[in-house]
Amino acid sequence: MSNYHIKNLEEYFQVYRKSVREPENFWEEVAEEHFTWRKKWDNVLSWDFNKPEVKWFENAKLNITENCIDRYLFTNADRTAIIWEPNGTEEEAQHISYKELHKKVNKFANVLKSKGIEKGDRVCIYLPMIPELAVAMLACARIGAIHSVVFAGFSSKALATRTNDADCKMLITSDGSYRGNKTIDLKGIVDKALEECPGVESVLVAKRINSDINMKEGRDQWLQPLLDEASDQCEATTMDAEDPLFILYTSGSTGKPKGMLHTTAGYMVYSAYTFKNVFQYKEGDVYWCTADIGWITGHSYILYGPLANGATTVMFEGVPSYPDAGRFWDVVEKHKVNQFYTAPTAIRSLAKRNIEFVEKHDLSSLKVLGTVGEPINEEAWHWYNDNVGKNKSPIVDTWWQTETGGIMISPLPYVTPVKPTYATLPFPGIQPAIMDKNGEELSGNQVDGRLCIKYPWPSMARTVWRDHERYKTTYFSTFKNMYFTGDGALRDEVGYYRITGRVDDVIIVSGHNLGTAPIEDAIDEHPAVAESAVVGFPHEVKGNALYAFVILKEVGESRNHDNLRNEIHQQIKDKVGPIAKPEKIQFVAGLPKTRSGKIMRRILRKIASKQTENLGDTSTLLNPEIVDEIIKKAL
Ligand code: 6R9
Repeated sequence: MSNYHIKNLEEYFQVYRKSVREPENFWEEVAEEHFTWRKKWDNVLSWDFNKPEVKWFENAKLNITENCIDRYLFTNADRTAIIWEPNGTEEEAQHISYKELHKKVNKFANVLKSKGIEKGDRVCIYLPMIPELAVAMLACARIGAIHSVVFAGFSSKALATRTNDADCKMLITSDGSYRGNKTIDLKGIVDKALEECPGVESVLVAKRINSDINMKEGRDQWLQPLLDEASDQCEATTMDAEDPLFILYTSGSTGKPKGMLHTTAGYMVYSAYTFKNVFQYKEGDVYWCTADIGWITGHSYILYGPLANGATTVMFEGVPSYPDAGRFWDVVEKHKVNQFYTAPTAIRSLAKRNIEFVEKHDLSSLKVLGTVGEPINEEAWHWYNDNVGKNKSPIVDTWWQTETGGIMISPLPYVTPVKPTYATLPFPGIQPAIMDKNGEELSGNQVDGRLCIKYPWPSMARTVWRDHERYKTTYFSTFKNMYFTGDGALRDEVGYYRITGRVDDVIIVSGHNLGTAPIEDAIDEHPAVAESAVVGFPHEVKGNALYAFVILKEVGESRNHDNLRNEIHQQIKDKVGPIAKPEKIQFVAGLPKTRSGKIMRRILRKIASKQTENLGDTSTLLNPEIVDEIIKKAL
């Protein structure tokens, strides 16, 4: 039996059992079966969660771009690797074959070399969702440079902090970017950031919007003329399995972002293996993940995972609402997308719009739907299932993190029976544990607590860039000998997992441990409610009480707020229990969100407890203006 592609539930259980009983044999077989190595490993795994130190496939030699590109040149050179769908519908999509991608990456890699970039150097990439972004990342990987992609919606301040933290020698950007009907002056943001980044020696600029920009002599150069002149042959550098592949920043509970470091072989094996199984990708399928490559979801499941499987992956430059709220479904129809992967926040915003935006498109190509990024509430799950999947495409609710590199808990479509809002079962090789507050593992089913992972997996981040101590304290110090995820989870009567939200969201009300997700679910099911967020605040009697921030759909806005509050209370009482009744319900126009769509509860908690003088860094919010508005009307 092949370990690489799991086709039914019985096989899943067999493979899973093997992955726990003989993890090293299991991963060795996966790695041997499906990848190209210049030299095989001497040792599959060595680990110590106390140091912490984890090494996979020690002393193996490889280059990830040979696995993502070169090996397909013999068999499938003309197959489309990337379909690029531009922001505007008037511009044509591009189809980049494996052969063309090979040339583009080699040329770009030669340009990097000509600018003095060497193995181990850090290159910051601050680009919109244009093909150059994918090519730049692969070009770094080809020569062993470490890419640090910064989402091109971040401010100059956020860009400068990340560029300096990783000590980047070079920055790759574009003149500007398109986002719906707006253009953004990216190069202006870069210029401002670089005033604070003395270490950056050169800047390469891709042309996207043909704007008039400032080019600094001796530092800035247009990319295209350099590419035109470069050779399209570039030997891939031999990398060690544990050589760094990239740094990607994730925000922590404190202001300073953490540069999570991922290494080469383990990341490649795990992102490819999970892609194949979570999306049940078959040769010839067209796969689309709507994330931005600036997030881990884009790294693992737009770029590396799909390409390492020889897949066709869609890269979308635009936004779901432009030119109208049917754009996602228009793209699905146009490119006959088979697997579609998006975030609950996008689903909720589209569910608020007229259903005709969905219904007028032919979505019959879809076979698998996915979600990622936050707990999906029941109402959004059903909307997605009924209207997009037409009750025939399984939804994979995939739980994972920047730190985990790949999907950890998820159904496999057509294999694992799904259950709304449940991430269901761990992926082979993943050993979850649910811990109580005293640090004891809870055995058996029908338990809830803090989610940990008790055994290493190949794509785990190896450290926080230049701050190993922070890596240790954040992930390996709360529970002995465990990786602590920071999330709460429950395991139901059949062993399915549901993620209940960040543990800092767990609120203890009168001694009851309440996760925010089920309460928000109950609120969201009220027909007038579009979205909600529940946080705790100190209460004299109960210890903590609940404060709900609720966005109404247009239809609900004109309704009497007191009546609505009563109805919402009733709904919570019925669905969760009277203990979960919020002390306060504030109707708001929006919720503070990160650029990847996660609600910034830290801010809501401060508002709820009336500590608004010191809100911390709000510059990475998508909608900072909403904060003042909420404060003004706080109860
Ligand atoms: C991939 C990604 C990680 C945090 C994670 C959790 C939340 C992600 C989820 C989910 C419930 C899911 N999260 N997927 N919660 N159900 N399917 O999002 O990485 O940006 O690092 O965020 O997102 O709280 O700990 P990242």
